[in-house]
Amino acid sequence: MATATGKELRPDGKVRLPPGQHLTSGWPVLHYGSVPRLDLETWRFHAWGLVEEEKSFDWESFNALGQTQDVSDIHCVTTWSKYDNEWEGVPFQAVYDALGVKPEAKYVMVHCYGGYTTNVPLADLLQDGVLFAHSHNGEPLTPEHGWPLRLVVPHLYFWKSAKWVGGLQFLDRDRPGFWETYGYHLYGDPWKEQRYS
Ligand SMILES: Nc1nc2c(c(=O)[nH]1)N[C@H]1C(S)=C(S)[C@@H](COP(=O)(O)O)O[C@H]1N2
Ligand SMILES: [Mo]
Repeated sequence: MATATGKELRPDGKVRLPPGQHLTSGWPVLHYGSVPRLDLETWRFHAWGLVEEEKSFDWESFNALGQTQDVSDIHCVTTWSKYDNEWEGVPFQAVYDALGVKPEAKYVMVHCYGGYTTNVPLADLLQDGVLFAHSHNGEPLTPEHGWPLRLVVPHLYFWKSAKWVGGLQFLDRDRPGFWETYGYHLYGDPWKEQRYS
Protein backbone atom coordinates (compact mmCIF):
# COMPACT_ATOMS: atom_id res chain seq x y z
CA MET A 1 0.00 0.00 0.00
CA ALA A 2 2.38 2.65 1.25
CA THR A 3 4.15 4.83 -1.26
CA ALA A 4 5.78 6.53 1.73
CA THR A 5 9.55 6.18 1.81
CA GLY A 6 10.15 7.58 5.28
CA LYS A 7 12.22 10.47 3.89
CA GLU A 8 9.32 12.93 3.57
CA LEU A 9 9.42 16.19 5.52
CA ARG A 10 6.64 17.29 7.80
CA PRO A 11 5.12 20.78 7.59
CA ASP A 12 7.37 21.87 10.46
CA GLY A 13 10.47 20.84 8.46
CA LYS A 14 11.32 17.75 10.54
CA VAL A 15 11.88 14.49 8.69
CA ARG A 16 8.63 12.57 9.03
CA LEU A 17 10.27 9.30 10.05
CA PRO A 18 12.32 9.76 13.25
CA PRO A 19 15.88 8.36 13.34
CA GLY A 20 16.24 4.61 13.84
CA GLN A 21 12.62 3.90 12.88
CA HIS A 22 11.22 1.84 9.98
CA LEU A 23 7.73 1.84 8.52
CA THR A 24 5.30 -1.00 9.08
CA SER A 25 1.93 -1.36 7.42
CA GLY A 26 0.42 -3.66 10.05
CA TRP A 27 -0.29 -2.74 13.63
CA PRO A 28 1.65 -4.75 16.21
CA VAL A 29 0.08 -5.36 19.62
CA LEU A 30 2.43 -4.65 22.52
CA HIS A 31 1.74 -4.45 26.21
CA TYR A 32 2.78 -5.83 29.55
CA GLY A 33 0.39 -8.28 31.20
CA SER A 34 -3.03 -9.29 29.95
CA VAL A 35 -5.90 -7.40 28.32
CA PRO A 36 -8.20 -6.17 31.12
CA ARG A 37 -11.86 -7.12 30.89
CA LEU A 38 -13.92 -3.97 30.99
CA ASP A 39 -17.60 -3.10 30.88
CA LEU A 40 -18.97 0.27 29.75
CA GLU A 41 -21.65 0.11 32.46
CA THR A 42 -19.06 0.17 35.23
CA TRP A 43 -16.24 1.96 33.39
CA ARG A 44 -15.19 5.22 35.04
CA PHE A 45 -12.59 7.89 34.36
CA HIS A 46 -11.14 9.45 37.51
CA ALA A 47 -9.13 12.64 37.98
CA TRP A 48 -7.32 13.37 41.23
CA GLY A 49 -4.25 14.99 42.71
CA LEU A 50 -3.77 18.70 42.04
CA VAL A 51 -7.35 19.43 40.98
CA GLU A 52 -9.86 21.69 42.76
CA GLU A 53 -12.14 18.70 43.24
CA GLU A 54 -11.70 15.01 42.42
CA LYS A 55 -13.97 14.03 39.57
CA SER A 56 -15.27 10.84 38.09
CA PHE A 57 -17.00 10.39 34.71
CA ASP A 58 -19.00 7.49 33.38
CA TRP A 59 -18.67 6.52 29.71
CA GLU A 60 -21.48 8.78 28.54
CA SER A 61 -20.49 11.87 30.50
CA PHE A 62 -16.84 11.48 29.51
CA ASN A 63 -17.70 11.31 25.82
CA ALA A 64 -20.05 14.28 26.21
CA LEU A 65 -17.03 16.47 27.06
CA GLY A 66 -16.32 16.76 23.34
CA GLN A 67 -15.41 14.76 20.25
CA THR A 68 -12.66 15.30 17.72
CA GLN A 69 -10.73 13.51 15.00
CA ASP A 70 -7.02 13.70 14.31
CA VAL A 71 -4.64 11.93 11.95
CA SER A 72 -1.15 11.20 13.30
CA ASP A 73 1.84 8.87 13.07
CA ILE A 74 2.80 6.20 15.61
CA HIS A 75 6.46 5.78 16.61
CA CYS A 76 7.15 2.79 18.86
CA VAL A 77 10.40 2.63 20.82
CA THR A 78 10.93 -0.90 19.43
CA THR A 79 11.60 0.91 16.06
CA TRP A 80 8.36 0.44 14.10
CA SER A 81 6.37 3.43 12.91
CA LYS A 82 2.90 3.50 11.42
CA TYR A 83 1.70 6.50 9.43
CA ASP A 84 -1.70 8.14 9.04
CA ASN A 85 -3.66 6.79 11.97
CA GLU A 86 -7.08 8.38 12.14
CA TRP A 87 -8.08 8.69 15.77
CA GLU A 88 -11.45 9.75 17.09
CA GLY A 89 -12.34 10.58 20.67
CA VAL A 90 -12.29 13.22 23.38
CA PRO A 91 -9.63 15.93 23.08
CA PHE A 92 -7.37 16.22 26.12
CA GLN A 93 -8.10 19.96 26.18
CA ALA A 94 -11.81 19.28 26.75
CA VAL A 95 -11.04 17.02 29.72
CA TYR A 96 -8.62 19.59 31.12
CA ASP A 97 -11.22 22.35 30.79
CA ALA A 98 -13.73 20.27 32.77
CA LEU A 99 -11.36 19.56 35.66
CA GLY A 100 -10.22 22.71 37.46
CA VAL A 101 -6.55 21.75 37.43
CA LYS A 102 -4.50 23.70 39.98
CA PRO A 103 -1.70 25.95 38.69
CA GLU A 104 0.92 23.91 40.63
CA ALA A 105 0.15 20.87 38.45
CA LYS A 106 3.00 20.43 35.96
CA TYR A 107 3.02 16.67 35.37
CA VAL A 108 0.45 13.96 34.89
CA MET A 109 0.57 10.30 35.80
CA VAL A 110 -1.71 8.41 33.45
CA HIS A 111 -3.35 5.40 35.14
CA CYS A 112 -4.80 2.40 33.33
CA TYR A 113 -7.09 -0.48 34.07
CA GLY A 114 -4.71 -3.39 34.68
CA GLY A 115 -2.24 -1.21 36.57
CA TYR A 116 -0.06 0.31 33.81
CA THR A 117 1.07 3.89 34.36
CA THR A 118 3.04 6.43 32.33
CA ASN A 119 4.17 10.00 33.06
CA VAL A 120 3.74 12.97 30.71
CA PRO A 121 4.30 16.70 31.31
CA LEU A 122 0.96 18.54 31.40
CA ALA A 123 2.16 21.00 28.72
CA ASP A 124 2.64 18.07 26.33
CA LEU A 125 -0.88 16.79 26.88
CA LEU A 126 -2.19 20.25 26.01
CA GLN A 127 -0.56 20.13 22.55
CA ASP A 128 -2.60 19.68 19.38
CA GLY A 129 -3.40 16.10 18.46
CA VAL A 130 -3.54 14.70 22.00
CA LEU A 131 -6.79 12.89 22.63
CA PHE A 132 -8.48 10.00 24.40
CA ALA A 133 -9.36 7.79 21.47
CA HIS A 134 -12.22 5.31 21.29
CA SER A 135 -11.82 4.65 17.53
CA HIS A 136 -9.02 4.07 15.04
CA ASN A 137 -9.49 4.35 11.26
CA GLY A 138 -13.25 4.50 11.70
CA GLU A 139 -13.63 1.40 13.89
CA PRO A 140 -13.94 1.12 17.68
CA LEU A 141 -10.63 0.07 19.25
CA THR A 142 -10.20 -3.66 19.63
CA PRO A 143 -9.64 -4.93 23.20
CA GLU A 144 -5.92 -5.54 22.55
CA HIS A 145 -5.43 -1.98 21.23
CA GLY A 146 -7.05 -0.42 24.31
CA TRP A 147 -10.84 -0.65 24.12
CA PRO A 148 -12.75 1.28 25.20
CA LEU A 149 -10.33 4.19 25.51
CA ARG A 150 -6.65 4.93 25.04
CA LEU A 151 -4.60 8.07 25.28
CA VAL A 152 -2.85 9.20 22.07
CA VAL A 153 0.22 11.46 22.41
CA PRO A 154 1.50 11.56 18.83
CA HIS A 155 4.73 13.51 19.41
CA LEU A 156 6.15 11.05 21.98
CA TYR A 157 7.06 7.35 21.71
CA PHE A 158 3.99 5.17 21.73
CA TRP A 159 4.50 3.74 25.22
CA LYS A 160 3.11 7.11 26.43
CA SER A 161 -0.13 6.38 24.53
CA ALA A 162 -1.65 4.38 27.37
CA LYS A 163 -4.26 1.74 26.58
CA TRP A 164 -7.33 1.04 28.79
CA VAL A 165 -6.87 4.45 30.36
CA GLY A 166 -8.93 5.02 33.49
CA GLY A 167 -7.62 8.17 35.06
CA LEU A 168 -5.21 11.04 35.47
CA GLN A 169 -3.28 12.07 38.56
CA PHE A 170 -2.05 15.67 38.51
CA LEU A 171 1.35 16.19 40.13
CA ASP A 172 3.73 19.06 40.83
CA ARG A 173 6.83 17.02 39.92
CA ASP A 174 7.75 14.33 37.44
CA ARG A 175 7.71 10.71 38.58
CA PRO A 176 8.47 7.61 36.51
CA GLY A 177 5.60 5.46 35.31
CA PHE A 178 5.76 1.71 34.64
CA TRP A 179 8.30 1.47 31.78
CA GLU A 180 10.10 4.60 32.92
CA THR A 181 10.90 2.77 36.18
CA TYR A 182 12.49 -0.01 34.09
CA GLY A 183 14.79 2.34 32.19
CA TYR A 184 12.68 3.90 29.47
CA HIS A 185 13.32 7.61 29.05
CA LEU A 186 11.28 9.90 31.31
CA TYR A 187 10.17 12.04 28.34
CA GLY A 188 10.57 9.97 25.13
CA ASP A 189 11.01 12.33 22.14
CA PRO A 190 11.35 10.13 19.00
CA TRP A 191 13.21 12.82 17.01
CA LYS A 192 15.86 12.98 19.76
CA GLU A 193 15.87 9.18 20.10
CA GLN A 194 15.09 9.42 23.80
CA ARG A 195 14.50 5.68 24.05
CA TYR A 196 16.19 4.67 27.29
CA SER A 197 17.84 6.62 30.09
N1 LIG B 1 -2.24 -0.01 29.61
C1 LIG B 1 -1.15 -0.17 28.85
N2 LIG B 1 -0.93 0.71 27.86
C2 LIG B 1 0.15 0.56 27.06
C3 LIG B 1 1.08 -0.47 27.28
C4 LIG B 1 0.84 -1.37 28.36
O1 LIG B 1 1.63 -2.31 28.64
N3 LIG B 1 -0.30 -1.20 29.10
N4 LIG B 1 2.19 -0.57 26.48
C5 LIG B 1 2.60 0.63 25.76
C6 LIG B 1 3.56 0.31 24.73
S1 LIG B 1 5.12 -0.08 25.26
C7 LIG B 1 3.25 0.41 23.40
S2 LIG B 1 4.46 0.22 22.22
C8 LIG B 1 1.86 0.66 22.94
C9 LIG B 1 1.41 -0.39 21.96
O2 LIG B 1 0.11 -0.11 21.53
P1 LIG B 1 -0.58 -1.09 20.49
O3 LIG B 1 -0.58 -2.47 21.11
O4 LIG B 1 -1.94 -0.55 20.25
O5 LIG B 1 0.28 -1.06 19.25
O6 LIG B 1 0.95 0.69 24.02
C10 LIG B 1 1.42 1.37 25.16
N5 LIG B 1 0.33 1.47 26.08
MO1 LIG C 1 6.47 -0.16 23.41
